[in-house]
Amino acid sequence: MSWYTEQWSEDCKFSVGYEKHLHSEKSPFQQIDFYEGKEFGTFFTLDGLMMVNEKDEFIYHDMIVHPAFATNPDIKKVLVIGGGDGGTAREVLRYPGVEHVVLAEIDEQVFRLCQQYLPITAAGVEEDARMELAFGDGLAYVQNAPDASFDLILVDSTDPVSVGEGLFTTAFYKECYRVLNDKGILINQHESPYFSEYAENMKKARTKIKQIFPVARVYQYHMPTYPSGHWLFGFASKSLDPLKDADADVWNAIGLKTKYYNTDLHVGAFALPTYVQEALDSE
Ligand code: AAT
Repeated sequence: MSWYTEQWSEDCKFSVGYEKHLHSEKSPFQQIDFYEGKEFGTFFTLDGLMMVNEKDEFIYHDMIVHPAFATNPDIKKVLVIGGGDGGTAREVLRYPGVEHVVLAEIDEQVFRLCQQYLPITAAGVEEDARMELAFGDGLAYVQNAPDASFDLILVDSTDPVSVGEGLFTTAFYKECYRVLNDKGILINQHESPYFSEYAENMKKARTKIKQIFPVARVYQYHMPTYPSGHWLFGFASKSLDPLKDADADVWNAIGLKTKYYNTDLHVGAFALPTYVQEALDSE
């Protein structure tokens, strides 16, 4: 067995054993590696950071998608930015009411390799007639999209370094606001409160989003393979509130079986530890 090791902070590392290094390449955007191990199954990394593995992907993909649909079950038009592994699109496509899903992923190679090595997230996505694959930069995509053309934007992005940086800017959040309709919701990968580098990213995202969206909340989930395991999504919207407007009975009547998300957890996820709430409020 060999070890994949990732730096979580200056003096903290995380390692996962693997049997096979399935693939390694430098795309025009980033270093891509796929591994196969016992504990987490097949996993892939971008620029030396864990993105998706077979064992805990359900947590991330449940939590990026379902809270928005419980708040507005009438979502029809969805834009996924990033998310090249397909897991977010997979969860969105489970809703029969969804009519159109655009995947704006900068690196087509991530998507193609996931089709080959990670069918758990990628299989069936391209074949769904409601899907539109729009490979390219997510910021450029929203800049060119018409006003009020989406019910939901899901920013399933890497951290704000390299290609992911543009997706954490005020310019980007303003464009998201413009392309969302009156009931529009923006969910974004909101980093982590624990290690200082990620906590700084969290605070910067918070400052920008709350200046633009009248409703700007943050919710948490437990992701064992992301630094510290404690991660956040942002919930921003033009009008809908994720607690006041979510209707548990309506969402449960849709009948989706989920392994992490449920409507009790929906409420609990928005209750943040004191140090996290204070860090967010300090912005
Ligand atoms: N579903 C969880 C997987 C990811 S991967 C995030 C994706 O965002 C990558 O495929 C990357 O190529 C894409 N991406 C990065 N920048 C851009 C951009 N500017 N436009 C479009 N796509 C982009 C998320 C993992 C989260 C990890 C947190 N530590």
